[in-house]
Amino acid sequence: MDAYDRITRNVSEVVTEEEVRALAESPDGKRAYVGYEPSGVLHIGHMLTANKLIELQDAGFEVVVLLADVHAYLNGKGTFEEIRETATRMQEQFVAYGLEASQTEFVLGSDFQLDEEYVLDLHALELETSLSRAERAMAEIAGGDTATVAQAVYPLMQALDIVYLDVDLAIGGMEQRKVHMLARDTLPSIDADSPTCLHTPLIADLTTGVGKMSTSSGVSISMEDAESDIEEKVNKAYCPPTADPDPTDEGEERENPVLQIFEYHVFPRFGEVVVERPDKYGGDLTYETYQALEDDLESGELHPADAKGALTAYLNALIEPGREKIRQQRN
Ligand code: NAL
Repeated sequence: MDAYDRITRNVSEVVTEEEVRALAESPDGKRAYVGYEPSGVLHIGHMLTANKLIELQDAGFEVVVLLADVHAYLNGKGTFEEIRETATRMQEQFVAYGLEASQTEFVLGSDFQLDEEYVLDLHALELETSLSRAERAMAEIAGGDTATVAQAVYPLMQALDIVYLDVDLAIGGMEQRKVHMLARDTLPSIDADSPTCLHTPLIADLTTGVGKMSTSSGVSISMEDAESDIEEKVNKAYCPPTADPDPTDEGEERENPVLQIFEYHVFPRFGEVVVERPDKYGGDLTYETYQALEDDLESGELHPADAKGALTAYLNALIEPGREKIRQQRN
């Protein structure tokens, strides 16, 4: 695999291919970043973009993690003091999960977002942006169904952060894509470059395979989960023997979340997967690629129950260091 293929592995969208190819050719000294609204506990959505950051570190990029405390505040996630405190805990969980501490710059949003120059640049972007565009950019990110003025300011700050953190490559889940498109369109108005972006896929709701997995609605997996919690959630997960399930009776698209988690979490971090089975059921199966596992599930060689057993074990191993960190933080 060449550098471009490695950098874009498992991403849903590359903006633009030409720009990412140029970065892949000379990654040294280039900065890639993700911003997160601080929450007390990492969950499987944070971990998906974190996987990409780890791969980018391996490829030679400098990695910046923005702990977006002001953004969380604007999005109604609590008092400023509460959010600040969770930001520190979240940083430690990222390192426990596998981000190389010595190669990662953690930045708190409020450390630069209240500077005079920043605020004036923000107002310049406000002049350039219609309320309806800001609202559309936030539709997949905002909690609650009434858009506030705070939520309209939010995407403009996210755009500006890309400039102030001197970022070459912005990473985010697909729910961030409209904010990034807004940034690409409006930043030139303040003489800044349009950012290059990579968007990671969204994992479907675990129990239905419809829509996206979310901590606020439905079942998610987090570092707070004990192995028994993971087992229970995975056992109830939707897992037909195909990566391309039929839509629901109401016509909603469905995905296979069990396969998605193998593809986007397990294979990128573990490289290969061993499914343990008693000899009377054919013995252990070893997969070196995600595709081989998907093919076996589809052909019936791999039973969904065995796939779920293996997924539970690997997910548990994945979150164990972070879970230990949370235990220490609470003591
Ligand atoms: C991501 C978030 C907040 C601010 C950012 C600034 C620059 C780049 C990325 C950023 C959080 C993100 C979320 N919008 O939904 O968690």
